[in-house]
Amino acid sequence: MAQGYVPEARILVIMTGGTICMQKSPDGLVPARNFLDRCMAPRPEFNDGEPQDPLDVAFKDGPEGMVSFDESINAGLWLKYAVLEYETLLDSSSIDSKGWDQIASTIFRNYKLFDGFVVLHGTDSLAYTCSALSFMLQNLGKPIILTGSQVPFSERKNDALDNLLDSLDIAAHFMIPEVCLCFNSTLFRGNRATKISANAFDAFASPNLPPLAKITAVDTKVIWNLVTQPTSLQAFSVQPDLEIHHVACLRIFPGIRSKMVEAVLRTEGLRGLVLETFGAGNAPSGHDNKFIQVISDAVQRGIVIVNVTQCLTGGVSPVYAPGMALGRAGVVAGGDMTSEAALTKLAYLLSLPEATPESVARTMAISIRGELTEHSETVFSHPTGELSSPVAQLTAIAYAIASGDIQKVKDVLREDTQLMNRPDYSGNTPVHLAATGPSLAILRYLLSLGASVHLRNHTGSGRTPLFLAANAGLLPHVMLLRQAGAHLHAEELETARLHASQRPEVWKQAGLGIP
Ligand code: ASN
Repeated sequence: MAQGYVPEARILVIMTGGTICMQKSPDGLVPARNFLDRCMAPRPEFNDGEPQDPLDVAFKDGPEGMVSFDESINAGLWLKYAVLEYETLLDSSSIDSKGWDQIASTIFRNYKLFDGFVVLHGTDSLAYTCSALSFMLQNLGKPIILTGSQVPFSERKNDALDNLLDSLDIAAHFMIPEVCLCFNSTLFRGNRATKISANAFDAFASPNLPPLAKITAVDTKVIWNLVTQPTSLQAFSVQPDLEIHHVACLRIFPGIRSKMVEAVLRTEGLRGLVLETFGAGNAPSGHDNKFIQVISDAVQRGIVIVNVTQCLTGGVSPVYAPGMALGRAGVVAGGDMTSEAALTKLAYLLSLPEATPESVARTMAISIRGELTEHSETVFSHPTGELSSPVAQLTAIAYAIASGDIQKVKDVLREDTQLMNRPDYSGNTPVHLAATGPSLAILRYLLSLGASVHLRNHTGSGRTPLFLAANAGLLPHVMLLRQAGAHLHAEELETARLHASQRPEVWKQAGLGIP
């Protein structure tokens, strides 16, 4: 490995339970402990045979153990992981907001110590957990990959091995700062996925959004224009305590009585309802107009009601009279959201401190984490019909950053937005360059596009843009990067301490000396 090259990507594997770790018992399959020792450590795919080389960082929650494994073939990057196994492992059919809080808080407390996270989870409620986490993890800047399996790892023929290997590879090698579900060689946006098979390996689909990536024997193809990046210049945070116990989901069926709907809507403490309607968003009307009345009364009482379709693909749209009647009664059109996304989004929005029925209803109709299609994407086409080569583009953007030419930066990025995260030969991304460049406006522009503040270059143990800005004594750049969620890595902290006697204020703002 070349000297000075980034030595490793660090991944925290969080074991929550599910079939992937299960074993047979007289009562049926149940989660079993010691996944690392039982399943991973004995296999060469997860263990390079070297004496264990513990991660030299103290990570939170009490690790169960750690093993390093060999350089991965597709990116020339060492992948080192640690496994954290929860005390109580769940069949995922028993998870609720307490379990989601536990996962979110583990990620939050270990966020600065790892480059990505793999969450092992049962498949039954996996789409719900992915959706819930996608909302709870605010201004996320690192990949969170959830996976599980249909057959336990300990069975001879299983899907657990491939799902776990693929998830680790994606978390380590691709800057996809989203909550994703990786299953059967496919990476889905978590809040677009739904479980479509009780037993097939091909258990999940994302009916209204193409997969973010496909993994084949030769490579992993990421569809970069689908990947979302955080653009709000705020640090990562967690919203806990989703109001999941105060929302409900009701599937309409032919002949449903308005009394039944009313009984649900009169449930004590109910604050929101997801109504799974027919086709493009239609519910019974005509023979029993009481249905619309019951709905309208509930909306008046402050219950937020969201309309999603029972169909696997497509969404609700105001085409037919019954669907329009629901809209007039104050029901929010949920577009093409899955029921899982609609329910967890409703629970998330209701849990926000400033939530009102009006604000929740308004936000349910718009995309906040890519969970619904708002309008068709405009695809930029280059005037000449040609794109310049990546090397030429990187050179152009580096020059524009060095000379403080923001217009030129915008022009180059319009050709290919993904350039904002692309490293040059020494691992510097445009954010690294802008972090020490003359124009704070260019740095702000890159961050507002969603460029990552977490990528590391090939110097030392891998320097982040924040380290470079602090080292150059650029206080405004440091403050802006911190605002966008940047932090120093464990090794950078060590080096930074040696530098801190010079320009102590800059290093203090960069995160040294701040608990
Ligand atoms: N019941 C299991 C679970 O969700 C199903 C699975 O993981 N395949 O925990």
